Amino acid sequence: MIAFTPWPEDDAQRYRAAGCWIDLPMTDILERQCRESAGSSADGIAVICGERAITYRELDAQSTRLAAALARRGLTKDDTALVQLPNVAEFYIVFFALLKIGVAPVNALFSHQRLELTAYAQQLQPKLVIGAASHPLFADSAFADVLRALVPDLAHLLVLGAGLEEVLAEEGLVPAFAPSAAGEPAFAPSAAGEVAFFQLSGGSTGTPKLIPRTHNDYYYSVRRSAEICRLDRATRFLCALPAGHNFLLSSPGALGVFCAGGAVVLAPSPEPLGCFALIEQHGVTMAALVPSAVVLWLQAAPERRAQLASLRLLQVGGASFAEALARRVPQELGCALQQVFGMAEGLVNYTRLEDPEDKVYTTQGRPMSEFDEVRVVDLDGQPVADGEEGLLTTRGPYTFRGYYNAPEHNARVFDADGFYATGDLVRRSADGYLTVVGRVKDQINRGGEKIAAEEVENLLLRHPGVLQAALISVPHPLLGEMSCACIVPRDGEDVLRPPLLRQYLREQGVAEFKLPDRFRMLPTLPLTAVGKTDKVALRAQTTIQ
Ligand code: AMP
Ligand code: DBH
Repeated sequence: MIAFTPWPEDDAQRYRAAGCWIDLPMTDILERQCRESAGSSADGIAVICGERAITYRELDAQSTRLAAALARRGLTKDDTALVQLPNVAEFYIVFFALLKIGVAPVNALFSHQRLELTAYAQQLQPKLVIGAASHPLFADSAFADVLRALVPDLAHLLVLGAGLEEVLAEEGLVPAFAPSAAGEPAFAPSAAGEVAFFQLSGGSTGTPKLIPRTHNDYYYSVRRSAEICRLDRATRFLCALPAGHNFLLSSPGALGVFCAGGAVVLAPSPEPLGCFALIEQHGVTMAALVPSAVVLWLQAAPERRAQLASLRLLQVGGASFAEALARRVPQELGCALQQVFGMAEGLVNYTRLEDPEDKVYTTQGRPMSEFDEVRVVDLDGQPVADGEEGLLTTRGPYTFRGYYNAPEHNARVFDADGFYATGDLVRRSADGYLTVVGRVKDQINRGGEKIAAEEVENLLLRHPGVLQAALISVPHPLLGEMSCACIVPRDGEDVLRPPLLRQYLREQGVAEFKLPDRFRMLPTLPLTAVGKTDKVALRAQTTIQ
């Protein structure tokens, strides 16, 4: 079994008794669709990717074939995998194939580079790596050597555009759920109470953290999300943010759409002209965006409103969405708005489709499940009154109980009752709606992309000319926030130029979105009473034109 922190037994029993946990692996999502269409000629489309339309039966068959091909190569239950694919149909084929053989993947974002991928590989020691030749890291074999040096057990590296296709096309003798006469290895998903895959945390520490998600907890969050968003066979969902992101995978995301028998339309990015064309071409009914992308859609919409005729619902989440923008969505895009406030660690809040306008425009919704427990507390952990600002802590049937292999960090972010401190500052209304007002975690939310300040500071500190470094957020009109690195140079270092520092970071292999947008050179950093860098003061004295 892959190690993870389990829920206490009495909670687990409660979640089972209430029907949250149904003890089925997430492969059930596809099996159910295939069962329901068995005997009929109806085979709905599951994924639209460029010119390809892949039906549920094809998605099931292709993922089974890949599962068999991987099992034949010796991959088996409790192995792990590192996967980095762009928004293509293979993302879902690979995801389900790995679930079918009980191999738990982590889906790195396509924007991740060497540093992020090696950090995940080091933690997981995956037997399998799947990448894409369209990513610079997998364009040649240099990175493979880096990975092999870090992961002695790495047995298979499959690259889309350079070999994965052949494996996908490999003729399986039989889908080998049981050992076959021909000697095909057997395979089966991991138990429903065990780890299905790893989600990525936005992080606030030096090393990226992995979040074990079990079949039971994730499947519940997906089913409940699909219900809240009233998905059905007619749903056509545009996935224009990274497919592996928790929002796009589970809130309700592609998995929610698959539960309902609808179709996922893949877009390479949220860029409006491409997305509008896909919406028109495929009759997209629903999309999910971060606020900065909504701004671009609002700018592009006036001349192209007709292309959006089929769009019924726009979900917005990942970062704070200004009320003034929220109010423009129905008028200018011609669809309903739903705010989504979620996290890869678990808890997801939705405004409901039937909510009054005021709630939809001014709050980030309420927890999806009646079994979500939320405590808004002060710095001493004492509950604050409704309407007061406080720290959001939570536990529930789909909120994790511990990061992978991170006992010290876990001890800091979970309290004695198992409540997870999200690091978000919220206000809760008497009827349970949350409004996000800020955060206490040391993170920058750059248009929905999360940057752990400490991770970038550590990289900057490796530079011989940098004495001290503090990464802070500064306002940005489109992204909401951008990052500013405040640097104290070493004595005599008057040649620390921002482009050189940026290049230095890039050479260390960090994702582009983590490179500081601005640099400030300072003689000293302000300190708090206990001698830590005073980021509040630093932000207050940093104005960026
Ligand atoms: P991650 O750790 O990458 O899963 O990011 C989760 C974090 O994104 C949350 O803890 C919030 O800080 C932020 N977030 C997500 N959705 C929203 C939203 N609708 N409004 C404000 N912040 C959000
Ligand atoms: O930002 C997030 O991580 C997020 C936003 C909306 C998320 O994980 C989710 C919905 O599930």
